[in-house]
Amino acid sequence: MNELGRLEDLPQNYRDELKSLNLVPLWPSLRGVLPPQVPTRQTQPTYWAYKTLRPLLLKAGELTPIEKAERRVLVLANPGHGLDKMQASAAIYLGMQLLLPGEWAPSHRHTPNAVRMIVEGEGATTTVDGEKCPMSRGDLILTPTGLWHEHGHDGTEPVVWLDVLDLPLVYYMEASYHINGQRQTVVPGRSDRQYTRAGVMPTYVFERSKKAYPMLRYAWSDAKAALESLAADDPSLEQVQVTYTNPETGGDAENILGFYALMLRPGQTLRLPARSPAQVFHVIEGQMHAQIVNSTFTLVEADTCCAPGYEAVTLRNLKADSPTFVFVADESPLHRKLGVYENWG
Ligand code: GTQ
Repeated sequence: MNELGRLEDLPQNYRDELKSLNLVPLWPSLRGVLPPQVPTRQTQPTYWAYKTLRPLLLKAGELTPIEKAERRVLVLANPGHGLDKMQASAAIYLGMQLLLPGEWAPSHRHTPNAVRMIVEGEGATTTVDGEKCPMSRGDLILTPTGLWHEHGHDGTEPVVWLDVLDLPLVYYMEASYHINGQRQTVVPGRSDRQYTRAGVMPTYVFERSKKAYPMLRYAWSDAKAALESLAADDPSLEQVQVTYTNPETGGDAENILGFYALMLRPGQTLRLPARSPAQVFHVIEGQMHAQIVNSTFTLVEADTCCAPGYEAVTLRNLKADSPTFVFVADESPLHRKLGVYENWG
């Protein structure tokens, strides 16, 4: 490939004139924005141990009252993007949120989509669009774009969950904002009870649900049972994985990020192909090695790591006698919608 002209090759008075007119020559920057063969990724393989993060999160509970925080969160920031950017990848934001007994994180709604993956503790609830969702370990709760949500806690121990948002993308689009609201009125009905089994859905007088997001809570007990059933159904199935979907449309649960639960069989080593979206892995139960580019992370329960796009990832279950269960988030829905999704194998 031939070398392109540099900015320094141009006379200073020409550069100055361009600059004064808000004009920029493309050729010195062309290779930067369109690198050969492989995209430039700022997303670095990064690992966050829950054991080291947890005491600092509890300390935040002492240092900062909920009224001064609104959302008491330590952000899992990827150093490749710069910590102040608060992003795990180009489109993914991760945060560990703490709610102490009796606390209330007030109602608001915003343009970014969020989900919560419950890490620890019992007794907290998130009310989304009037639906009061219990939070238990491994549950996935959606707070899609525009829906009111607030968090409360009637239990006796701290509750911690992992927030996954598409905030970096929505912010980049200059479309990120929030609105504060009143405490919601809880309405009867729970989506996790309405959509209990695949293929059997509530009949809304022979029409589909009018709700864009009909299912807001996905109980871990159901997702885990689905994985175990899938694994037992076909012992030769390599990738024992389920996708969190919108049960009315069969599409992804949210528009931008994809969410999955993965079961590594006892002792299994699973190679995930190099695909364009970046990914996040969070261990719900078990232990694994995650080999990402030149890093190998050892993840125990509640640990989290991320992988840049266009790289294969190898996961190895460190449990010889039991499965390891992993929550996965990725940028696949975004890449597919934009037409840039690729699988390099
Ligand atoms: O719980 O609503 O981690 O609005 C970041 C922004 C959590 C939340 C975050 C939020 C929330």
